[in-house]
Amino acid sequence: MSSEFSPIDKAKFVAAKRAVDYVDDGMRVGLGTGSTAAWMVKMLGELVRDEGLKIKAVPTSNRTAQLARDVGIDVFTLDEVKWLDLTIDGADEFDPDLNLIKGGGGALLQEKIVATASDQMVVISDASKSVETLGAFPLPVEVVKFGWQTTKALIEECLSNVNVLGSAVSLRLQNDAPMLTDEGHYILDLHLKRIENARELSLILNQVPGVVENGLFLDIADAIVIGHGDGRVEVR
Ligand code: ABF
Repeated sequence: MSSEFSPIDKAKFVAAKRAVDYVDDGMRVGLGTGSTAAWMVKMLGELVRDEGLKIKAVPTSNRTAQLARDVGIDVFTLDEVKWLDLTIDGADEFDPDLNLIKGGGGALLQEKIVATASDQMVVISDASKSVETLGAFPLPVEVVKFGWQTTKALIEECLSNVNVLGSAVSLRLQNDAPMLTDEGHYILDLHLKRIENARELSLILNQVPGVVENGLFLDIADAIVIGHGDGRVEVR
């Protein structure tokens, strides 16, 4: 890794590098989305090319699928593989119980399906994502396009009944237009600042008509590899 890499880049790199050790020959592996996961995909590509590593990989987004193909990894659909031995993916926030906020990259739906369909989920992250209580990062919620403004209003109404500090809800834009996920849905970002009861919130959100999934990953992660800017790595 060249010296001009920022401490954050170095932290992501060393976390990804350590996580690759979890991958054994013959595994069915879920490949996460985001810049930290991208390092992991590139490193797996090198092992496939240089050491003949054999894996069946299921990507969690179109962009991860393209990157995997570019580095020589055989890509499969989850329906072809059915179940996974391991998923390695990033996060936007993680708390001491390994509960996560994910979806900053807009891939939370496939990420949550793939992570849940895995015997083991290993999170890779730089240490800056560590929080005591989830919520500072806006919580992504994937919604269908049909009637999205009604869905947004119903979510806002729900927020008045749960223990959160903030209540603003915004439609995620990309190039001044609503961002579309790989499934053709919209993302609403909930600026909650602090989420006291994530389980309650997740259940309430997913009951709202039009909500497809939310970015709270609760009781899904089995381990986390945390990278630090000085090159240190810790595994929890
Ligand atoms: C992905 O990892 C997303 O859920 C999340 O937004 C992202 C974190 O991004 P990065 O690794 O670039 O910090 O799984």
